[in-house]
Amino acid sequence: MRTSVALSLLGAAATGVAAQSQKPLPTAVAVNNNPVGLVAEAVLPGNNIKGKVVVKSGDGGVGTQFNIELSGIPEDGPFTYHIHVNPVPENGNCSATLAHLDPTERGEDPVCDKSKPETCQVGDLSGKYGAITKGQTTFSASYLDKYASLVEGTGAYFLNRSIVFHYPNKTRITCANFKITNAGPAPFRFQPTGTGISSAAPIGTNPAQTTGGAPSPSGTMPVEAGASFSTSSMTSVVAALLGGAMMLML
Ligand SMILES: [Cu+2]
Repeated sequence: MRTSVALSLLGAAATGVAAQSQKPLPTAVAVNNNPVGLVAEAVLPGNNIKGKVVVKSGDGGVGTQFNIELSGIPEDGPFTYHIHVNPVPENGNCSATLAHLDPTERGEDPVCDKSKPETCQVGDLSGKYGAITKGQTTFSASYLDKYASLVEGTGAYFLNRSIVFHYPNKTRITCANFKITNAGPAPFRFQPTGTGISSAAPIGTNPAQTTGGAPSPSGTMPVEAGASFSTSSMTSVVAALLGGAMMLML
């Protein structure tokens, strides 16, 4: 009797645990509006592991492409790595970067299931894509992550944060901040192409242009210059017309 009560209590407890672990994990939001052309990199200080993590907007702004190239990795791996919430301070102290980037607040437990990356901490890169295995002295990885964001002001934005590598006992071996190396095209920057100048100018045909009177510097011609350019050519057209009229009158 006492045994059966104890067993049923155990059963209830087990059911409770099972119910708790089955609670669905929050899912991260897939990012599809990353700024196209944006590139950033985190270069490791190189005291131990050397190399860098280059990130860029995925095709069409969908996801973030990570390209990682490392060397000089010590033998005592495996090493995990993550995006941490805070940047590395001037003194290089990796502990100051605090915890993993985790905008869904799913926490460390249960551990990341790489078959369901949307349920992992956004910053848990080695959880989602694999750690640096023991004995590996170089490491390269290339993957598209859908959840890390390059859109400033969003919870999963990480270019103001850091990447941190860990020893197997979780202490921090090295860390670095992300820096933007190419901001991509500015939203309203004039894009000179073969047809860009004539479409920007108010007049369809521009005589000065066809004579090559004022070569435009490649790639940097602002709209204002285009406008004044066509104004001066308008003046010359008017002067020519006036000249012609004068000739006729004489
Ligand atoms: Cu970490």
